Amino acid sequence: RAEDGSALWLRYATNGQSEVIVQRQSPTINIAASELRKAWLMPVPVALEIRSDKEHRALGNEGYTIRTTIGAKQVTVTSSGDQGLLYGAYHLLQLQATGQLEGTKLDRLDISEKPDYKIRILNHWDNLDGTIERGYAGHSLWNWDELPAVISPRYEAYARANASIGINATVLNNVNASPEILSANYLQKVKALADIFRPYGVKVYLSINFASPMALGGLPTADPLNKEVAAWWKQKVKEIYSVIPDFGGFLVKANSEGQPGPCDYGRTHAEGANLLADVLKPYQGIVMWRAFVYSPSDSDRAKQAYLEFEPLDGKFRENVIVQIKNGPVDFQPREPFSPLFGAMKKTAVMPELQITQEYLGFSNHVAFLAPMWKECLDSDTYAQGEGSTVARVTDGSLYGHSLAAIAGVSNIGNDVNWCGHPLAQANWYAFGRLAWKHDLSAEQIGEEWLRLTFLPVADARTVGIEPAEDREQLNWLLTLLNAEILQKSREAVVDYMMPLGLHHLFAWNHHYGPEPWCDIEGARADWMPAYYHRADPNGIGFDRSSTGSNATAQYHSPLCEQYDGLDTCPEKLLLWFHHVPWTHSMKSGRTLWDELCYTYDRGVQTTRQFQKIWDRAETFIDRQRFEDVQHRLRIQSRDAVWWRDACLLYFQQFSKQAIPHELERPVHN
Ligand code: GCW
Repeated sequence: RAEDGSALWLRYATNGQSEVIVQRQSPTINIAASELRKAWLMPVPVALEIRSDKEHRALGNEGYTIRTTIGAKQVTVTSSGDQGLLYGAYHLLQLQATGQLEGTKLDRLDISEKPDYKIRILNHWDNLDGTIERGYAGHSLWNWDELPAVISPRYEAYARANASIGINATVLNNVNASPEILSANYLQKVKALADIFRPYGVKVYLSINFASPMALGGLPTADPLNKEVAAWWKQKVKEIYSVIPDFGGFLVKANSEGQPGPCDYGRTHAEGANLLADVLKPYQGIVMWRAFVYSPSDSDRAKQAYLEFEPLDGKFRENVIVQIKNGPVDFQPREPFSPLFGAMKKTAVMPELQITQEYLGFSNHVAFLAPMWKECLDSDTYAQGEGSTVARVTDGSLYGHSLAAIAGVSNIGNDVNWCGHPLAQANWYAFGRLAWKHDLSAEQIGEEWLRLTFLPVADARTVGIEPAEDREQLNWLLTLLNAEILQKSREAVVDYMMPLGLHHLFAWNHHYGPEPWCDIEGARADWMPAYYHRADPNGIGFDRSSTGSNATAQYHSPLCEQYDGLDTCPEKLLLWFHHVPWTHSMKSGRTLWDELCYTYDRGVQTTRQFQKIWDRAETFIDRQRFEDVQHRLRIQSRDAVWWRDACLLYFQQFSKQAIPHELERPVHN
């Protein structure tokens, strides 16, 4: 039987008939019980128990314990809330599927879990016409034309997949939002989805267009201080909650890349956000206000979000959270963390990560992103001294904000395998896992995902794969795939696209291939690669140190001094912060030019290595997924050569130096 990847990491048996003991029923508990009944294969029953003792109250209604009880004759999942039981049930099934309950392990279960972030949310950049901005896995999952009358079975499958990894919220539509989404007609469609997602604990949010009062309400203005505008929003929010009583709130992209916003009326971002926060408050709704703002100005783009938002700290309502991209520019293969994390103390802030690979080879390149997200979350901002990591600034623990959230821009579309590249499913999985527990290692997440996806321990027959002859060999292979492909993949992309702190060398607009030479007459300077790489006969890189744009000053000490010094700046961020002479001596002893050549080439070599390693999987993985990945790795290798050659040949015009003899030479054609 063909294996199409649609089952994601949920390859459980479906023919079980296990005993599951429940005290009471609810839509959520029923799902937990039914999942276990079908897929639990161990010789002891599972009990799902609601208990509000001190321990479980502290874990919250999403937290849970899993323990072996009654003299090892039962496994009990306990939570103070229904949702915790569902999460506990999936956890148990994942332990089973990855072979972690074998032998005596089942007799000694003692697990206690609680999420690090309260809101773990996907952002879909899905347009109402079915296209997805920066989406590479087909069209939108939401069939707006057919909703609410026709309900695709994939809506529930989507909610289930999210629940299985702890994702509890979703923004259905693009941040470049059509006002239409708030029309009465669309709200009925949104309601249909919300009703399906609810028992899985996935709450619905919407992106809104700030000028909706004009576009939809016919008002002459959207000025946030105008009384009629406020009244319009109040009425609209009332209408939303009458249709979707547990609606989550709004995500807003305002005064950014041409979107309307409060600044159109001389008002601040805080005034805009507070208008919405006030009308959402009676319903416990929240506003996620994006800090992704920059305009063509003399000021370095990397500094602008900080300059605009830091002075507003303390001016936002309690139910506003400022959503900040991991880096200060735009989801580049590598950026330092945004200095806004750690700059706003009185305002809740949340990271926005990009799961979809806009700048990482779309769905053609393998790039496991847990290492990249960890790099950001583990970065120390030094906001309150050592240990003030981005994770702690945003999970509520450093400043005690009650709102704590993390967003991921989804890579999901209506492709049969959901994400385009079979290995890109790992990024959806990794986002959920890190949002739940940010100190999980990238290695562990990669390992879990590979096992759940390629090791159908539970019941191989139900997914049509013969159990591997030699389990040990399969385990060895998955360890190899994790260490040698997943864990190295993001760094390889950085190497062949933009090493040493280079950024935004992408082709105009679509952002797939290299175009460092791109220069479009009349276009915004800050959309041209030369704005970022600044290559000239002397050297390359953007001087953001105190001798340049002084973006380094936006970081707390000692980071600010570290980034500022040419010799103390980490080399992987060197050209982000400094304009460096071609002859500069690097830590390896090579000149900057040679180092650049070596690093680009290393990216190519590593990618070719991925192909060889993947080929070893042939006898263990079903043909369809094996060949799909094999094919894409070939594209990736070709693209890596393209990137290396294009960038080196282009920069060579400035460096005027030869490519070291040991390296493969670019071919001109
Ligand atoms: O990364 C850039 C993308 C835009 C996107 C924008 C944003 C949704 O190129 O397509 O628009 O960021 O995050 O708002």
